[in-house]
Amino acid sequence: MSDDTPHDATGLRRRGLLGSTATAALAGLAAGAGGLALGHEALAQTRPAARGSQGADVKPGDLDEYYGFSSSGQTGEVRIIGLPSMRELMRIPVFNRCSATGWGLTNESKKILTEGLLPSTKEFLRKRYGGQASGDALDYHNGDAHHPHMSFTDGTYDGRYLWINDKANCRVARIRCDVMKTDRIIEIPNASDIHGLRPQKFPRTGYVFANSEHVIPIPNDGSVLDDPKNYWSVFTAIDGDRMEVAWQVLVDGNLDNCDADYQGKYAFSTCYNPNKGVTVAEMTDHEQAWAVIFDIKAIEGAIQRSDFKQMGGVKVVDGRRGSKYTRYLPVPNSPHGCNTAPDGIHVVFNGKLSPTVTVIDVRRLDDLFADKIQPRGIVVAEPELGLGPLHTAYDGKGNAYTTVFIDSQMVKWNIDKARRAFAGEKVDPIIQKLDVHYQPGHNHTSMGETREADGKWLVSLNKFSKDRFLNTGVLKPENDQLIDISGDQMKLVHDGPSFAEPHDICLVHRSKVNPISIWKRDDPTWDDARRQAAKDGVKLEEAAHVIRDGTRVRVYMTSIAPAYSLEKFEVNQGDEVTVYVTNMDDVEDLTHGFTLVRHGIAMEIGPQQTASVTFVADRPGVHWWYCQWFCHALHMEMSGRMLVRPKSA
Ligand code: CUK
Ligand code: CUA
Repeated sequence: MSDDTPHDATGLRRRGLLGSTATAALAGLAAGAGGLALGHEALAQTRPAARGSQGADVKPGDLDEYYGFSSSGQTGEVRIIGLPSMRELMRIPVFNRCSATGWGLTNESKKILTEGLLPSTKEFLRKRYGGQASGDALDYHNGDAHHPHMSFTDGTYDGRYLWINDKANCRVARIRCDVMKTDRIIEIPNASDIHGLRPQKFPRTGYVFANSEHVIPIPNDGSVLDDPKNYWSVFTAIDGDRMEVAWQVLVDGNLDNCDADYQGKYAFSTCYNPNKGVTVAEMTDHEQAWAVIFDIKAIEGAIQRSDFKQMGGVKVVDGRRGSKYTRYLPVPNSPHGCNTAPDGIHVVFNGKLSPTVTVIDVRRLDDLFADKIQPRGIVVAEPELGLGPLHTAYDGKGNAYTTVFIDSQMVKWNIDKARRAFAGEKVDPIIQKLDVHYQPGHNHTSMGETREADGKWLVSLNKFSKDRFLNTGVLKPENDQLIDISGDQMKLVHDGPSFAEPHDICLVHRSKVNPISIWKRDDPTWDDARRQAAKDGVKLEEAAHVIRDGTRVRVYMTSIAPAYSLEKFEVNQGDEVTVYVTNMDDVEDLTHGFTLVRHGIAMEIGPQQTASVTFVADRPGVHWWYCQWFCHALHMEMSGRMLVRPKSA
């Protein structure tokens, strides 16, 4: 090692590092981060993946054509899948806790997880975790994420946001698609559980519509107990830009799934349990339930004219049967999925306990609300498809694809033929039934919930995989199957196991999404950290500071591979310590971490990101922290020490 080797910002001799300390292979890996970025760009230009062909085979280094944003059910996160390869590309923590990224541990994520909770929930959680230090999160620790959907402009995806519901704890989250991170979570008042969720498609999102499923007393204050006739559900319109409830509509029965039209006038929800049963027997003891249609403009008018009640802190319009703001369309039995077709004309309500789906024509809705026709007058088809129709997707060529749960099949049918059959013509709307494996729930076509449905791929999210994979013990994966729908007949081309329990996926062409690879330093995510640093006279980007403020200690450091700007810091036992790490590496894919041993602390710090974590230093001794994200040949050496001085007796 020669002494004229230039020093980099970390104070390490780069040539020494590359020349002797590390092996050649590791050095290549460490130095390669920048070069890799270029390599990807070049690859994207020269090898356009499966574009234009219907091969599902994506060669090593080739890129997929579609993003699949997959819910994860009770895992509580969102997963990014590449299509057609079906490779899982990334996970976005949302309602869950994440050991890798520190979601639920960092101050930035805790703020997002807690600030949108209802005051009553905050109070409840404070008591539940009572007396804990201010650094501990007071939030729900689980979620049940069902319906991820992207923001729209003019009827197609615009790449701004994804929204997803949490059925378990009544929340709706928003994910920023520029960084693919959750940026806001709100809890919905007056709801029992938030299930169906869809963004407004036109003119833009706009509203995000969310359904409360189980009926409950409103207000749910304990004054109404076993009197289900006084139980209701609410349809919620969230302002997707501000992430606040704009208004709610009080509804009869359990709301299930929902969708919006392509005109910006109406929204739709399937609605089961019309008799407000509270047991399975009661809930299914009926021949007919409803699809509820919401007149958006009329409801907005009601809000303006103050025709609402303030309940749970939000404006609630009465949309129960007989209301001028809603219509209740009788449909057979217990409908489930609710899917607007890309033609902008048809909406399909999937029968679930009825073998039929009910198709309406939205051009008749003005007449319906003007009471010129009866509710059933908007129905233009009701084909019988098989046992257990749950969800329907579209190819943009006039065909629909419906999952039938009990039959374990995907049914391809033609909307026009179904209309003609309904009108009395002797024509079979069913084109093909394809076995899927097994028990499909949601399905989704490429760009299929937009007016740009392209009819290339269909994904069937099957609830059971049974014998399709190596036996994984008592808990089996689900099976996400890829089906080629570019030809006349559906062709099954791929089985993809997935962990509990994705319900829904939205398939977005890659041209709609353009995430950045390096955080911008002025990102609002760490505004609080920036403000605190300014008060402490510290610049996050140049930080190597320990600020003592009574028993609060703020530790500021940067990370540049392979070192932190602080090698150690000292605190007293019982101090409340906040560590801020700013990753000053400006290189794509160069993420660092901060894991503090025996403290239950780990966080991701992406390139140019600031992340912080607060904890009580209650364990005297020397505690190493280390970088848990492989970043450099000297990644293992990237570490430091916290010294905790024992409380003097
Ligand atoms: S629901 Cu799960 S299969 Cu929550 Cu969209 Cu239909
Ligand atoms: Cu920094 Cu590993």
